[in-house]
Amino acid sequence: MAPDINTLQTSAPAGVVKKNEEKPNIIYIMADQLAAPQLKMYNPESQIKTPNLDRLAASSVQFDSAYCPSPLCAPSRMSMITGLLPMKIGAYDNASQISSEIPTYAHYLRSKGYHTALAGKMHFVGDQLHGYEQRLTSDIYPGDFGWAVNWDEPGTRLEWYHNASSILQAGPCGRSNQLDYDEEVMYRSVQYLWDHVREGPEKRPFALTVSLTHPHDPYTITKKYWNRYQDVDIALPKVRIPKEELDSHSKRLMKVCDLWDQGFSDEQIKRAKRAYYGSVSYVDDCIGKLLETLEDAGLAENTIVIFSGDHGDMLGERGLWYKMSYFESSVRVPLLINYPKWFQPHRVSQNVSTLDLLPTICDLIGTKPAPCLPMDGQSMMPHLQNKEGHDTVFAEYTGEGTVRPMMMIKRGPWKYITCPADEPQLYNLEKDPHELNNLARFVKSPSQSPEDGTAKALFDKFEAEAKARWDFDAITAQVLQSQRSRRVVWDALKEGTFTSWDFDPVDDGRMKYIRSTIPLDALERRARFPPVDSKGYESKANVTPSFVMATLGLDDDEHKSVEHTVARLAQLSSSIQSLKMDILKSNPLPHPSSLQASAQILQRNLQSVLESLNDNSDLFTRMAIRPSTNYPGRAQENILTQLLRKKLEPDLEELVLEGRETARLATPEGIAQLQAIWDALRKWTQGRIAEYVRDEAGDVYTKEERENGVENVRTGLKRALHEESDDDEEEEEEERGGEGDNSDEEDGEKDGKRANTGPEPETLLWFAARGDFEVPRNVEYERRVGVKKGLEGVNIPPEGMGRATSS
Ligand SMILES: [Ca+2]
Repeated sequence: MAPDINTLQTSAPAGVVKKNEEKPNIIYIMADQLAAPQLKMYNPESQIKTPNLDRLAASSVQFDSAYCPSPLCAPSRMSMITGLLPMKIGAYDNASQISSEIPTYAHYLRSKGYHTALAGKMHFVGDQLHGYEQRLTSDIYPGDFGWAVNWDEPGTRLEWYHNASSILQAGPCGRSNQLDYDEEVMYRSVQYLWDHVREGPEKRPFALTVSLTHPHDPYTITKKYWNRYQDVDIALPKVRIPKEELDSHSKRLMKVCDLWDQGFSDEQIKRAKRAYYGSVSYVDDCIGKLLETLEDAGLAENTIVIFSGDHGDMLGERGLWYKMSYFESSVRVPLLINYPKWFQPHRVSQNVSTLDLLPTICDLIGTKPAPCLPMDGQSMMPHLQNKEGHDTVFAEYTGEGTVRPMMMIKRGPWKYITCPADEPQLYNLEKDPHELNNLARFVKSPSQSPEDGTAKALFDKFEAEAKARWDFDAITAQVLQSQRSRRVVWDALKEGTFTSWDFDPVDDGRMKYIRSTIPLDALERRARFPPVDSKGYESKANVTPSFVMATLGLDDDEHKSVEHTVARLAQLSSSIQSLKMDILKSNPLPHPSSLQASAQILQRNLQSVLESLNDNSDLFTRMAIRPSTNYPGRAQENILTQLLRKKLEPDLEELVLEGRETARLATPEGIAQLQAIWDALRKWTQGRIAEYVRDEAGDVYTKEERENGVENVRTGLKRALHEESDDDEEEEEEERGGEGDNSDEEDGEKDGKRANTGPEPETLLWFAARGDFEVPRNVEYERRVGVKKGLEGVNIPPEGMGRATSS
């Protein structure tokens, strides 16, 4: 059940963002077309079953009067992410592109160190990221100009508009387009949360948006949810008005949505509502799943949960369906902000808007929107802290169904709606929650009662305010120009080869699950959360920075030095990776001079890693030899592993094997430089580990650990080094191999020896640096032979000819 407003505390203590406090994660869950007045948490009479949402609401700050900035998908969302009203950013309709130069909440989060990820729908047109660092899925709606509105032909109904089929065809389904989508959104989101906790100590806090497309029409849902309402006599719409008596915008909406001549039966309406209810229960289960994952992954304590939507659904009220209207069921959205650590649960009755989210999020993470830039949103922090907050919202609409700009002001209980094409409307929602008594009728008839007199005075004020705020002619001209421009561009883009602007998320199956190049034990251990040791005990190896510090006895500065070195390694790793990708992906190849420049950057990054290590050599030595009482050697190993896990090598073999054609075009200098850089780094790593095992950590492993025979880098190394010192011949061979003389025959011979004596240190280090603990010897050998063969077929051109020839 939703919390009862009367039983809740009214004096929640203020939540404050303390300095040096660990930044909370943020998960923002959105539903599409979820009408707030239809939900149990807002309406005790609601028949919709939402146990998870009700539970969340009970521990949240619940906003009872939250509005969207525009009752249509894309304009609402664009305003929400930027904190700016639609007309200010050109968010006119569902095919409007907003400029990539406008900061969004994702930019502010990212600037403050958050990993910003989006799973699901945002309905961006053009730029598909707008500050999000990662999108986990594609969008469900087109990212192009295909859905533009045309005010030059207001009478033409466009094919992609909503129509009556959603209601006529309502009922259960096995699967639908929207289920395909939301199931993917949920899978990726849950996976993202698990990936986050397995990431290791240096991870950034996350700001994940999970944006579901349900309960948006078409009204259909699986039997599981359809049947949840088996015994419910679905209530018919509360407000039923003969269509001829509707206001002019509502009449137009009915025609635009092809509902005017329909006359649905009660049974049809009940079926549509039942499917909608089922879809809301589906969303509710998704919320439950996300909350459960946060709990299981140990994230619940430190994650702010925000829940809202983009607009509502009329769901048959007044004979209207879908949105595009300023009536409550269409324009009011649910809004919860949940972080009991800072904000005691309570309810907020003041008017707020989802465009207030940006400044609110800024406050939550200890920053402010840039003061020199425009901002329509106002922080809801006072509301969260149960202090006096703002109580006015504005909304703007220029999408389907209207023919001129249509605007709304909601202040206290008063809702004022104005549009040059329609009669104005004014409602007092406190006295008239169903919006039946349009007080703006004074425009046509003189006022009758003292109460009407008050309303008239208010109405005149709203009229003046609207006139001062909006230049309707200028806005109309802007909207028309945008629509016309987009038509010219879109008509042209549809000719010839179509290049999609839709987002295509990266998903490389070759890097997931069980692969021959990844030792199984290591993989299973890394994938399991929480991590366990070889006997299945939960390992404290899943370290947070403070755990590392405590275990190793590091002070703040020392910890910073470790972080600094790790960051340098990451930088080196990423510059190697990006050069590799340049070579693999570009056609023609980057110019040799550009390769050379990249190689110089690599060299500098390497230098910076080595410097950082040298500067802190005492610290790293201490880290390596300090035993932990329970598991001697374990903490040290973790640190080394963390350092070495970074994928450092440019993987030249892969480059040659998988990109032969491209590799052929690489300059010998480019390859040689990459090789030299990796060789230098590998040499250092090799030296460091050898030194560690031989001189510093020789006695730190317990007898038990040795007897368990853990096949990982440390025991493998110990064994290999031990054997090496007994075997001068192999040591010599090692040296020869290092000089680059490396024939097939020799490789084979070497491999034969390794089969008897265990992996050679160099190979172990190679894999250690890749993040692998064990060496699948056969695979490695096959790979080497394969690469050698691959290289033989590669005809590297002489200097100055590093460009593509036609083939
Ligand atoms: Ca929507």
